Amino acid sequence: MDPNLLTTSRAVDPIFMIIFGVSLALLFGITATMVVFVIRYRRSRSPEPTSQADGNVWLEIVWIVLPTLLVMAMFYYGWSGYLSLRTIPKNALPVTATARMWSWNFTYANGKTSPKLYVPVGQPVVVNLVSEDVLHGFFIPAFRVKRDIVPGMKNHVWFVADKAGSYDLFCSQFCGTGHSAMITTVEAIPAAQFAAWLEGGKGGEPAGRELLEKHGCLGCHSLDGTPKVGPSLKGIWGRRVTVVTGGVERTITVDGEYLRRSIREPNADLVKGFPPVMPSYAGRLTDAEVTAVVKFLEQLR
Ligand code: HEC
Ligand SMILES: [Cu+2]
Repeated sequence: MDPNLLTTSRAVDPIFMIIFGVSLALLFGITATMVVFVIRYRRSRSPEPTSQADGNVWLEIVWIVLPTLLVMAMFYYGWSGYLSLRTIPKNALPVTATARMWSWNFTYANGKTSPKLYVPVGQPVVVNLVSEDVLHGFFIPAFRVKRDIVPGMKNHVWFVADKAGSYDLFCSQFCGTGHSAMITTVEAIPAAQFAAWLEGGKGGEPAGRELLEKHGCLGCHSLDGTPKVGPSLKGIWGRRVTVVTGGVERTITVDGEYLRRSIREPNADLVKGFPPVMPSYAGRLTDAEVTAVVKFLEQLR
């Protein structure tokens, strides 16, 4: 392993370019030889074979040894790059990425949470991957890291941002209708700014909108009136809704009690025309949090 290896891009890019270069050379070499042979040895030029070869020991040695060396070299560089990607640097900052249908949430060692992955420039970050429901994939193209997030399985990736900036972070496994909404960013900011961010906004209970972000509600519900996987939450208070309760349709007017029930037992009253995919938040949101969410939804009129 290269002890000077600083970034995950440096573990991936050189070996990628080597394999790409070898493949290109072979593609052009083989195609050119084929074209030359097709023209030179075409039937109209020499209808009868003029010579016969029974074998050539040296030729066989060359075409066995050369490709073997080539693929062993690819394996060696690929393997050492892989080891670099799996070996977490000692000073790495731990963050837990929670994936669920259909949003991301990141939790730091001090309990701070965020829907975007904030990282300090120049310090390696180790991301522990957790899924709350189904198979997801953690993918940051800019840092060449991609790893499946399997429910119940421990897994990690590490990377270091060497320049400040905003980088896309995707879910790379199709995980249901809202899969394309599982997109967020890595925000790489200078170390001092990161330290301030990490300590900021703690203590106070997150209210309204932050709770919806933190618990992934906005992956399925919009606040602007457009339906996504679930109905939009804009103007929900006082809305007349047709729901299916135990197989029977009825029309209700949305109030606090209905909202609480929708969050704790989403399948008790199923909104007509929507699939029963909302997870239950009983036990995941405290009573105070449910109250804060309901209060927030009430003033979304
Ligand atoms: C996986 C997608 C998904 C997530 C995540 C999700 N919901 Fe839902 N939600 C739905 C769907 C689909 C419905 C409609 C079917 C039903 O009633 O269960 C719904 C219905 C609702 C309703 C009733 C809407 C109406 O028009 O009557 C409320 C309120 C609600 N969700 C709030 C929330 C809150 C708050 C959260 C986060 C704590 C959340 N949802 C997370 C998919 C989701
Ligand atoms: Cu996903």
